[in-house]
Amino acid sequence: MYGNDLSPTASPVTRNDDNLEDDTDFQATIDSAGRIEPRDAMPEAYRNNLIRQIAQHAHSEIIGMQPEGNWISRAPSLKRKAILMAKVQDEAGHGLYLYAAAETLGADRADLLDMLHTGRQKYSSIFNYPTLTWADMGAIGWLVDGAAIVNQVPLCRCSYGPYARAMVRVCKEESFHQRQGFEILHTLSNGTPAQHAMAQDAVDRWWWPSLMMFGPPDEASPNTERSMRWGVKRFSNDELRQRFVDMTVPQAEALGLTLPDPELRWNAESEHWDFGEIDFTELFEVIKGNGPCNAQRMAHRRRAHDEGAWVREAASAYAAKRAADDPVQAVA
Ligand code: FAQ
Repeated sequence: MYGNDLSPTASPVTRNDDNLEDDTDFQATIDSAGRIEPRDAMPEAYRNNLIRQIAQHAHSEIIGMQPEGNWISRAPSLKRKAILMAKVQDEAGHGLYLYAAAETLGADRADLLDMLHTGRQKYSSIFNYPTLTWADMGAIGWLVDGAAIVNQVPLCRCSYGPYARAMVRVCKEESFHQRQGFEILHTLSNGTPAQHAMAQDAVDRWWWPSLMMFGPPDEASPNTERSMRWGVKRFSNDELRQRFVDMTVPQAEALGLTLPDPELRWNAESEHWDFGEIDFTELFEVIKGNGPCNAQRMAHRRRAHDEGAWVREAASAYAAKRAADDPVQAVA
C-alpha cells in the first residue's frame, strides 16, 4: 500500500541522503510534480520535516478520538451510537495509516509515541476543547472534519507518495464524517427551541478554535515556505483558512445557525468572506499545553498506552513465534 518494498534484509533507506539539501535533481523532481517514494534519496531536512508533520497528524487522529469517544455511551439513539462508533474507529484507522506512512521514512512508531507522551511532538489544538453537549458531535463533524478536509485534500497531491496515498482514503472518510455532523446539526437546528439553542451554542464554541486548526498566520508560520517549496503543503495556512470560511458560511445559512463573528461580510471585490480577527494568543497557549483539556487528554492517552502494553507484548510474542516456526510465511 505504501510502496515500501522492504525485504527482511533491506533497510528502509538505501541511498545516501548526504548533501542533498541543494540537490537540483531533487528539487526538479518536486517541481515537475513528481513523487518521492520511500527508497528515493531525499534531503535529511525533507525527511525530518515530513516525519514531523505526519507524526503530528497521526497523533491528532488518535487524540481526536477522545472528545467524541466521550459521547458514545450517551448518544441519543442506537443509530446515532452506531454512526459515532464507526466515525471514532475511522479516526483510529487514520492514525494507523499515518504512523505507517511515517515508518516508510525510517521513523520508529514506538519513538513517535514516546515523543507524544513526553510532549516533544504536538497534536492538533482543536482536541483540547471539551465536548459539553450532544450538539458538539454535530459541530465537530461539520466544522472540525470540514476544516480537516479543506486542509487534507491538497495533501492528496503531497510530494511524498505514501502520505499522499494515505490522504486519499482519509479524505473520503472525512467527507462522510463532515456530512454526519452537518446532519446532526440540521436535525437539532430544526427541532425544538431548546435543541436549536444547543446547536447554536456548540457552533459558538467550536467556530473560532476550528479556524485556529489551520495554524498560525502565514507571517508567523516558520514551516510553510519550505514545505511549499518541497510540495508537502500546496497552500499556506491563511489560504486554506479563507477557503474554509468561504465554504462554511453558506452551509451555516442552510443550517439556520449563526457563525459567531459580527465582522463576517461578503467582499464583492475579493469575492471572499471577510472575517474578524482571530485570537492567536489562544492558539499559542493551547499549543503550549494550556488549553482547557490538554492535561486530561494526555493523561488519558498515557493511561491507554500503558494499559495496552500486554497487547503489544502478546502481538510481538506471536510474531516472533510465527517467524521461528515459518520464517518465509512470517515476512510474507
Ligand atoms: N495545533 O509553521 P507552522 C483531524 C504548530 S486531523 C497544534 O504553520 P506547519 C481529523 C506546528 O506543528 C487534524 N500545533 O506548521 C479529525 C508547528 O510546530 P513545530 C490535524 C499547531 O506544519 C477530525 C508550529 O505550530 N491535521 O482533525 C497547529 O507548516 C475529528 C508552527 O506552525 C493535520 O495535522 C495546531 N492547530 O502547518 C480527527 C494536517 N498549527 O512542528 C478526529 C497535517 C500549527 O514546528 C476528530 N498538518 N501548529 O514544532 C498540516 O497541514 C500542518 O502541519 C499544519 C501546520 C497546517 C497543521
